[in-house]
Amino acid sequence: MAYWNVDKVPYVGTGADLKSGLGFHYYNADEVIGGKKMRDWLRFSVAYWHTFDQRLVDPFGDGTAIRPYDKYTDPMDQALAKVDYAFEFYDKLGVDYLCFHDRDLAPEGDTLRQTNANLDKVVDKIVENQKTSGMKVLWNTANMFTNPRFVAGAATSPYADVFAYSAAQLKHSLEIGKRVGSENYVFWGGREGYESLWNTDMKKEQEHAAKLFHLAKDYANEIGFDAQMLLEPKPKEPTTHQYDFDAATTIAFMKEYDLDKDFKLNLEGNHANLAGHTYQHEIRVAREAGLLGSLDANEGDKLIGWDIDEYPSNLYETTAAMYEVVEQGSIGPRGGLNFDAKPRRSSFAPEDLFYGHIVGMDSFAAGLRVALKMKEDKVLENLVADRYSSYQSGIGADIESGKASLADLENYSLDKTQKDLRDATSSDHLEQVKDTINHYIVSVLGGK
Ligand SMILES: [Mn+2]
Repeated sequence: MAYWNVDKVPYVGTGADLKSGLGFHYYNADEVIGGKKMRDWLRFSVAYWHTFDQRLVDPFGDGTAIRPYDKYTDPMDQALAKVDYAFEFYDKLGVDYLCFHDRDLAPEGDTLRQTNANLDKVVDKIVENQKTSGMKVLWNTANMFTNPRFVAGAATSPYADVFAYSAAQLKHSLEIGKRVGSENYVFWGGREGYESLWNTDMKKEQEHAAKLFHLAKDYANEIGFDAQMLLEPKPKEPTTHQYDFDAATTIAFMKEYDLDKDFKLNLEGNHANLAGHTYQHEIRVAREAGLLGSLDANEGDKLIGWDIDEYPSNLYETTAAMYEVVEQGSIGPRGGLNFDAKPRRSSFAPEDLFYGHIVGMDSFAAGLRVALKMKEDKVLENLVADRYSSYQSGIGADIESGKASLADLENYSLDKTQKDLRDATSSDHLEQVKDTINHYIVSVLGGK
């Protein structure tokens, strides 16, 4: 049965008609590059919420989305039908992974017991479909930010009943993770921050957040759920101040509360921009701390100040992100690229969900191809090594080894002239570097 009026997306390559519509130009799943299949480098995942639930609302307008399962009016009927639509979507797109929040899958009941019963029916159907399709779950998570009970946070709520409810919801979500074989488990604390310090006990709230993370890891161990735990930083939205502002802040939090052994980071492009960073910066910070876990693939818009979860299409940014991934050898121990992205409100047709994923997958596949070639040619590796080469001998080697004291360095520097120091530096030729990167993008992707 065809649920989507779209054929299986083929790889058409770069030689195809420039105007050809549905096809991958750069993503060829089973092609081996850099020693691995592209599907294993990229481990693409479709996000259930944006793809199957999102109605394309914006802060000023109602949803515009037209979806083929809109004909199901009963919420549970629709939730169960969506699983069929979802699994055909994954097959036609050619992805290996899905991601979901608990609340993406099924409507809430009045009690957690009723909510869990609804959810379990849909999870049963997902598990059945996994058996026949081989689809894997990159990660699952608990939505503890949409319902009004989370108005002041979940783990960081000032209300103990809400903390207790969050813990109970999380317990069931971890059990679901085990059932579907999630490779990672993500925490994005949508309301885990504050609006005003005048009414906030910031230290207590952060201690409570850490407490819930420890309870989660302990329970995962208890039930034999072996997922990599991940925290996802974001600086603002919906709360004014989020405790997990960016990678560096979250790493400090993890170290403060002894979470850095068991948790890593899930980093998102648009979140990086909102924190005043590039995506590459966030990935670099995590990578160098040994804490890069997984990636949420999307991009923001430089002209709009909020999180718009746009499908990635900026080749310069995907090249930079994949350069960091290639440096590490993989996205993370079990990481992948999850499209936390949705069509624009004006792209409301069902097939736009395919076009969105195609441009996103092709953009990261293109970035991977460029990054691997740059790495193979050691373009930046040599540049960086040369730039720091003065630390390999003489006074530089003494600084590195710890042999040089402040007095030694004073003795070395006291009689250096302005010209001596000027001669000790050299031009970065940064514009030439950027021209080289552009040249790689154009020539690698153009096959020249
Ligand atoms: Mn995300």
